[in-house]
Amino acid sequence: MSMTRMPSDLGGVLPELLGLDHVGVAVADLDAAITFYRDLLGFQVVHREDNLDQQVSEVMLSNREGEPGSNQLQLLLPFAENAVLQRFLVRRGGGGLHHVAYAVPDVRSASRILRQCGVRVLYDAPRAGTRGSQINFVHPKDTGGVLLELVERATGDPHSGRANSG
Ligand code: CMX
Ligand code: CO
Repeated sequence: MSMTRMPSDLGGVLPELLGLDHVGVAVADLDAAITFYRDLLGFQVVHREDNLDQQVSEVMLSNREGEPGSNQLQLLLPFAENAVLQRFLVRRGGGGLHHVAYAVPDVRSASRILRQCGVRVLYDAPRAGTRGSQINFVHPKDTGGVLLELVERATGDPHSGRANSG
């Protein structure tokens, strides 16, 4: 695996990783993707949002919303002016796995720790993510090729239970 450094070289462990929050998939056609995951896999749409900061329309799907062990899938349709994601779509032939998101209790402290360990955390301060969450990212070149999102879910969010445990 081609990581910049192996974890043993980085000398740190991220405390309180709550688990996977969602998997992000970039798509060129939201409706077609929703139909696929709903009709074939039984996922349900649980949230829709235009994130103006990230320049995406997004749809969150879940297999068993709010239940222990449920999984979330985030479909992302880039705005026309989102050059980076448009480039990604072209490169992946119209869509593909874009990022894996992990839930943390405190995205600022998680970002600080990871940065101190030498990986490129993209934003100096967390930005607005889905459903009022706070997010940051680790560059895919420092993770072995997968864009990594950190998510601190909003307090009071009915969906903000611990990741993967309800
Ligand atoms: N996963 C893996 N690799 C990726 C990637 C991704 N999502 N996006 C780009 N890359 C790779 C490219 O393949 C390319 O690799 P090579 O140099 O080997 O060809 C390299 O990174 C550079 O590609 P690029 O098109 O020039 O991409 P940029 O460097 O301009 O942007 C990144 C990459 C990670 C900085 C940018 O995608 C970013 O800022 N991401 C964070 C924001 C985001 O993704 N928002 C959407 C999701 C919002 C949400 O989840 O709520
Ligand atoms: Co995401």
